[in-house]
Amino acid sequence: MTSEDVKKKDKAKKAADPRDLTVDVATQDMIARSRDMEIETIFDRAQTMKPCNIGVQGTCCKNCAQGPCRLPLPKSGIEGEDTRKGLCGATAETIAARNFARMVAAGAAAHSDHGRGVAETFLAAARKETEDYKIRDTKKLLEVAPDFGVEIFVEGENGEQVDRDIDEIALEVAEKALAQWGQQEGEICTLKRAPEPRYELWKKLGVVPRGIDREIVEIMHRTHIGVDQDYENLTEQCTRAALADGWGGSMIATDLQDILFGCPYPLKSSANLGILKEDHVNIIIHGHEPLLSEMIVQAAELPEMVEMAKSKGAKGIQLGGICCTANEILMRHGVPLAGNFLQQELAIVTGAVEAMVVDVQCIMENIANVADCFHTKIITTNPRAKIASGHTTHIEFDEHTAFADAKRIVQEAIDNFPNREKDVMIPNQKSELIAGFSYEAINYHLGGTFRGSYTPLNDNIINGRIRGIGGVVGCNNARTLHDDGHLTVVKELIKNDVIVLTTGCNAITCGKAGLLTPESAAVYCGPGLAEVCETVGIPPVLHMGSCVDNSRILMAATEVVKAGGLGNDISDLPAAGSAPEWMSEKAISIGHYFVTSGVYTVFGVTLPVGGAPVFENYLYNELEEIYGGMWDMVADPYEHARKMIAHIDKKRKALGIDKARERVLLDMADRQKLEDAA
Ligand code: SF4
Ligand code: MSK
Repeated sequence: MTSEDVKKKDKAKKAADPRDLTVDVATQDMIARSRDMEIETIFDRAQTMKPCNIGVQGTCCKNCAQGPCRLPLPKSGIEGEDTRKGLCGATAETIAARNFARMVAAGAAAHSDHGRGVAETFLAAARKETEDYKIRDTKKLLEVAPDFGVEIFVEGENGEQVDRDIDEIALEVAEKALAQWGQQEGEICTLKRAPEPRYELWKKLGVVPRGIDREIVEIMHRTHIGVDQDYENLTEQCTRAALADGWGGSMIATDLQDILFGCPYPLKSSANLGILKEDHVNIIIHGHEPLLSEMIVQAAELPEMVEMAKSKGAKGIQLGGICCTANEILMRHGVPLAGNFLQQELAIVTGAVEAMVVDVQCIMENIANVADCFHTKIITTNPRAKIASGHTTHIEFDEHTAFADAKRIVQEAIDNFPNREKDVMIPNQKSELIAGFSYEAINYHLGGTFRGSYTPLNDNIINGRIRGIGGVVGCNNARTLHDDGHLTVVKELIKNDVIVLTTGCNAITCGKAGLLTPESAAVYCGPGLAEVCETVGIPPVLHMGSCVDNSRILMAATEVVKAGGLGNDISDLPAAGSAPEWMSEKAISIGHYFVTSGVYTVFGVTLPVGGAPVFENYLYNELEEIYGGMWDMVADPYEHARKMIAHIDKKRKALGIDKARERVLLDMADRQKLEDAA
């Protein structure tokens, strides 16, 4: 490093007080520690490297070797005709739309390849090729089978209807599910789960996806030089691929994971780096797929493993999750959340982590460098995701030998416990939470086992106690104050009686901030939502799972439509979507399937379309005419939430239920006055 580099770094370090980088105290403490130890993290790099001004506008094209062609907006804006062109003549609109489409393709590919992996494991389980995975949730299997066109009854000897063999059903579901990826024509069968008017609209528009892989590949073809040069036509293909993700690959992943590992129901746990234990072997599980982590949970509970840990001087084994693997094993086993995306390097900085086991997605390459400063082992497990650093260990995970692989990994961690070489410093912060609100669990909580229904939720929306529904999801982004966007948006929504459904890293932020408890309703919610939460015993923010589990939000919205009284389609609902701190391409795919499912969806931080005003206007305004939902970008989190609330109010008005809310709030205020006077 030159002396100039050193000076630049020092300046950046001074410029960025940890409190200016994150609102999470545990994260602040660990950033400070990393700096004391001269360990560079993403928080430092975000100070020294600024994003490219043309890239953030979405108007840099490198789709052929004549480029990159860079088309920034002129400082004075565009007066008259926009004459900006790449070498081939591609306009700023074409370039931004192609870049956007490639993000949708990458995001849909990531979710759907995850789904494919689950479907392959499911098939192995159904064929009984593995002892380690079993069909656990037969109720859910029987519920989803008809959607795949699989019969669950057969004709008996006397012509009567009898239950079909469960193994036969599982095998046929596995084969039909896996076929959705390679299918070349027809329709992805799970699209029909959407409310009928929505499905009919997609059909009319010709955007029902034919097969998951096909729609993704077609985006890559269309965005090659000299193919699709019409931003509307490109967006139409984005819709096919995004719907193939949300209502296809992601939804099938969620279904099959539930059948293999159990459908989540509410359970207690805790969140933040304070869940690590100094006197335990700490294993962090990080990434997205539950296939391996489910096995690690089982392996770590084996008495022989606990004994082995004790023989090395530890009191036991502590598991903790980061990113969406965390959400998966939290929802089904109550394994605590260690942190979200921007905390992955910092978990290692505690000095207490024996192993960080990673699979796919959102794993920062720099964890290998940080781990190098400690005894921590980085163990990669997926053939799709290796880290080139010589300091990582690769233990390949195979569904046929899954449990044995998991035991090997846990053993590696245990063996590493005596190698701790630096002082351990674990932040005190951790919060209690309740997670595991699958849409089935919401049904149960609202209506009870025998009369499970979304009707009580609809009634409370109609009578105005609940103003509407906010789906708040997505990542952290080092370009914005860590966790602040998430918390500002969510707190503003619940303060205004909007119930929040959450997944991904937003869910982890909410857990750390204590928003996933029923008790938080009395502190943070408006009077209407607080009353509902207290009566039903639910938190105002419902943790629905990982990134692929955004499909659960789609299904919850569908159930609300079906329960009646709030219109005929998702676009009629007083609801809005949000990703306040998004950063991944997966978020763009999620955003686009929310929008084209009829949801007004606001992104924070930035959206790389600002350099193409015509395409931007198409996404932010014109899509509403077509789908009843549209994109928006509002960087300021408070304004972001206010725009969601304004949209919810617009929908309440259209449904004719705006007055009901005024009456309810008046009643409550009057009641409060009476109570105060008593
Ligand atoms: Fe430039 Fe066109 Fe090549 Fe893109 S495809 S880099 S705009 S010449
Ligand atoms: S992990 S995609 S940072 S939510 Fe799903 Fe978090 Fe975003 Fe990764």
